[in-house]
This record gives sequence, structure tokens and C-alpha cells, in this order.
Amino acid sequence: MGYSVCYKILRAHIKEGNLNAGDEIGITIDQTLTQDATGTMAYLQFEAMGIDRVKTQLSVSYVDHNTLQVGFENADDHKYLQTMNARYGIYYSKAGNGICHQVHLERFAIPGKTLLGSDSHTPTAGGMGMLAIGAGGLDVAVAMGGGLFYLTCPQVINVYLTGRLRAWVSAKDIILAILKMLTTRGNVGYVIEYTGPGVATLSVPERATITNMGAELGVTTSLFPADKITLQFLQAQGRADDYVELLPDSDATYHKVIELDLSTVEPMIACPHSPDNVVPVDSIKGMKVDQVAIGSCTNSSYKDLVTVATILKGKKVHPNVSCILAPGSKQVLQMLATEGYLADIIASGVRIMESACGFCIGNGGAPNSGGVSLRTNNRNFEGRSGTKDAMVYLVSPETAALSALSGTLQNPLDQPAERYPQVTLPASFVIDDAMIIPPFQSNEPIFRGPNIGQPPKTTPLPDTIKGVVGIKLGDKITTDHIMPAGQRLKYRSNIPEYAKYVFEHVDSTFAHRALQNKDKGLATIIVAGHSYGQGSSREHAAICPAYLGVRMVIAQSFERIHSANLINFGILPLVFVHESDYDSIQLGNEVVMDDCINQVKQVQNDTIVVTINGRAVTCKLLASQRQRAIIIAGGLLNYTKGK
Ligand code: MIC
Ligand code: SF4
Repeated sequence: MGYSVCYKILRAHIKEGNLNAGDEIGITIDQTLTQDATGTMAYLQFEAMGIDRVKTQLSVSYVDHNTLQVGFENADDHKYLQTMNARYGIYYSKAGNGICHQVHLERFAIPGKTLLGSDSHTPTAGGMGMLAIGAGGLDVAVAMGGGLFYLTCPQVINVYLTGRLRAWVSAKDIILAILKMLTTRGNVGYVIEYTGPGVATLSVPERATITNMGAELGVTTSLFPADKITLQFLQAQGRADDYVELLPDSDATYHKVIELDLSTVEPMIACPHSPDNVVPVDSIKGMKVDQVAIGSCTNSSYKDLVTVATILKGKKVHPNVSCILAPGSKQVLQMLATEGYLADIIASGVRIMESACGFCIGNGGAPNSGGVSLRTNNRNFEGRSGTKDAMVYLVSPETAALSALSGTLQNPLDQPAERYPQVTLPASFVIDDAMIIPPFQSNEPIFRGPNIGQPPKTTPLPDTIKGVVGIKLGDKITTDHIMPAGQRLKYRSNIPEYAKYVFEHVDSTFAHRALQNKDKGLATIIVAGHSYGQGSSREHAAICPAYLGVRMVIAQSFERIHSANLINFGILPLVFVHESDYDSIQLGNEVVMDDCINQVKQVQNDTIVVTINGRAVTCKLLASQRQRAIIIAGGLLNYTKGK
């Protein structure tokens, strides 16, 4: 029986467990990446482990989320990161060098290796045949210290691509079509592997757009094979030596196969407020548009932006549209500038933003009240843009550029095919890594400004948990609901301050009430519907609730990264066995869990009984033996130190 690309890489990295889908396995991690918004906490936790130097083949720390520097906080974080990275052997990519996933693809990703990143879009590097997984910062810190990364051995869905995209249809439309098919729910525990003759028609950046947005499906990661196209891209990046061919065996087995004929894909659009709320652009074309935002780790490659520049050339952005554009990396921006494309973009009336996450994380570029914003990024959760009632739609760069010119949503297929800008990748990209500081042995003290707090401290699981239901939520609660980013991002290194904003836009009194419970010795319990914790990998969505005294989240279902983060900070992720129990629970109900340690230890029998409002509610604890030990220790840091 042959192997898929996914299982070939897992087989080469497995150190604990067996390659049986559904089992927990431990794998070695070759590379790690962090970004500043999750990185400061990850590095504070790494320091707390008392390890001398990173033990990975390569670790890179990017500054791309918090680059605005309104006040001292961001700049303090950057200085902490740079001095800490120098001391511990980590590459430091300065603010302005670009978005972590784009830069990693260009400069560091290697086929066949493993990458763990403290950002949910780490699977972008899967476009190069790398097994790239997003995780919480603490998991990444453990991997930097040479520890294994534990995951559920995945089932692999094979998306078999045939045909070729038509002119004016691009990679974003493919992944939006797949999101329409598979939705954001129910894909936990899967990896998507793309094969078939259609693969050869897609360049590496196009493949990366597809693997990037696999994060929105909730899968562990997505992968393309490494083939001649991959080699060409690596050659153009001056990294041909990093190439290894990596193809699935001809008799590779998959758990599920989906066929997609690329020639049938049409321009798609994700409507508010979910990336899987997808319809064909044609079905709503003509809609008035207030803002167009082009960029993010999904669609800001050289190919994407040259396409946009060519569409805009000699034309003007519609007077009623505010159009912003953020190139994915310094490499992309520099090439747009030297090749003249930047001049075309500027002349058309587009506002140029820094090479960073920017508008995608609500850091600037918020739309007007009730405004319609067309964006090329990957998430359109309510309020994420910084404007609560904005209507954010996700589209391809082609749809975005044409709509910016017209002031209304345009279907690119209405353009003549011969006018499509067919962009080929250059034989060599401009290579200048001046903004990436390589690690060196530094004796300089690590800079710690007033914004740098302490790594979180958690306490072991008590034998009885007594608490109250502090909030009752519906389905699809994202980490943006739990821990808002945007203006609050600057508190990422300061837990007591950031914790004040837990559920800020859902129930602004939550944090205060939870702290009052804590003072009375009571835990706060969160109750939720399906897909709790979808979206980002930010472990702050677990750390800050833990700081407020949350000990348990009971939900209909959880997303993978978030439930692992809850466990890492000693919070029990419990799933209702009887869905109807959810209905009977109310805000303020008393919660008691007796004999906690023994109940958590019961690996054979996953069920746990919690008394809510005097009634026994049966829940399931979906956790491996190792994770149960982590919960009992009160979190991964305590557990790791204990070992
Ligand atoms: C996001 O896209 O939501 C982020 C910001 O990149 C997050 C990480 C974070 O919250 O810092 C992610 O995707 O993991
Ligand atoms: Fe940055 Fe947006 Fe990508 Fe997250 S999704 S890494 S915020 S560009």
C-alpha cells in the first residue's frame, strides 16, 4: 500500500505512537515560526523553560502583526523579540520585511520538512510540500526546545485536480469553491492533499493561496506535492539546493477523494460573516462597494499584485471607493517598484500600506459604518475589520481590482479572455535579506520594556471545581470573539491588561464578573455551541480566560488548535454528550465537578459528569493520556517543568 505525501513526511518524523488515523502521535519539528502577536508570549514561555538555545534546524521570529507603533507598546515588543532572538539563536525578520507566511515561503520553506508556527495560517508553506501546522505559542516554544509536537494522526482527503483555470479565475476562487463544499465545520482531524494533473498548472504562490485558506476549513493542514514547479520557484529564490522531489506513491491510499475540474471553477465570493458563506460572484454582481483591500498572507504575492497592477494600469479607482493595498513582503514590494508596477498602482489612486498584516487583523483600514468592503484576505468574521457593522466579502485579486475601478462588484468573467494579464513568475526574484537578522551569540541583556509582562502562571487541577456559568454562547464563536485583536493587540505581552477585554464585543461585563467570581473562590464556566474557538491560533484566547479563573468550557464541538490551547493552560474542554443539555443551561447556573482528578484520569471511559443547577450533565473529555496529565498539572508549562 503506497503512501500519500502527508504520510511520507509523518513517517520520516514520527517518534511516538503509530501511523493510525485517529491515534495521538508525536513528531519532530524541523522549523518553527512565530509572529509578534503570538511570539512575545511564546518566547517568554521558552525563557521560562530554562533552555539555552533553540534546538530546531531553523527558527524564525517575524514582526508583521503589530507594526503600527502608536505608543511605546509595539516598539517595546519588537526590541524584546530582537534581543531575545539574538540570545537564543533565532532569525529575526524586522517590521516591514513582510508577512510571516509569505516571507517563509520565499526564503525558508523546504519540501519534506516539518514546520510548526504560532499562527493558524502556517499551512501556507504546504504549497511547497512542507508539512506546516499552526499551533499555540506554548506548543511552538516546546518544539523550539527540542520537544515533540503531538497531534491526532490525520485522515487524508485527496482533492484530485483536473483541467486548468479559465482566464480571470484564480487560486482564491478554487479555495472558496472548496470552502463552499466542505464548510468551516466538521473537518477537524483531516489533512487535505492536492494531486492530479491540475496541480502542474498551478504555481507555488497559487498553491500557497489554497493551502493558506485551508485553515478556514479547520483541517490540520493542506499539502501540495513538490515537483518541477516547486523546483523552478526555489531556483528563482536562489534556493535550488533546498529542493527534494516529493510525490505521492502511485498507489497512495486516501481516506476520501474529491474531484475538482479546474475549468469549471468560476469567480467566487465569501459573504458576511463567514469564509464558507460562499456564492458565485455572478449571483450578486453590481453590489455597491465602499472599500477594496488587497493584500494579506492569502493574496499578496508577486503574481497577485502584478495582476492587480496590470488591471489598474492607466485607469482610476472609482471616486466612491477607498482602495488600499499591502504587499506581502519586502521582496514583492521591491520588485513592484523596480519593475514599474508600483507606479501604475499609485497612479490609479490606490493607497499603499506597509508590507504587513495591517487591515487583515483590523490594524488600520477599518471600513466606514455599514460599509461594504471587498477584501482578498481569508477571514470576514463580524467586527474583525475594526467596524462592527461593516459587511466584509472575500474575493480574488482579480475581482477586487476590477470592482475598485467600477465602484460595484464585478464578475471578472465578463471581461474578454484575451485581456487577462497572464503573469509568469520571474526566473529570479530580487534577493535581499537585509531585514532578516541572523542569529548570533549575544551577551547583550534582553530588553524588557514596561509592556513585557510575565509568562502566565496556572495552578494544578483541584479535586473539586465549584463555579458558575459566566456566559452562554451560540455556534461558531471565533477566537476574535473571545480575544479581540485590532486596537487591543498591543496588550499581547501583558496578560492582566489584555484579560480585561475577554469577550469585549460579546458581553463587555464578562471579565469583571469573572474576576469577582475568582475573588470569591469560584471558577467561571463558559458554555457554547458548535465549533467553539474557530479561527486564529492565538493562545491568549485560553491564557486570558485562565487568568480570569475559567476552568472549563462546555461546548457542542471545538476547533483543533483552540481545544489544544485550552488544555495547555489547564482549562477542561468538555463536549456535551446530549445536545439537549445545552438548551437547559442558563447564565448564572451553579456548576460543580467532583472528584476532578480521578474523572480526568479515566482514559478508557471518556465521560465526565458535571452537576449544573443540581442536574447531572454528562460530557466527554476528548483528550489523550498525555493531555490528561497536562490538565491535572494545570497546563503544559507546569507539566514540562515537572518532567
Ligand atoms: C489571524 O489571522 O487571526 C492571526 C492574527 O494571524 C492569528 C494569530 C493571532 O491571533 O495572533 C492566527 O491566524 O493564528
Ligand atoms: Fe496576518 Fe491576516 Fe495572515 Fe493572520 S491572516 S497572518 S493577520 S495577514
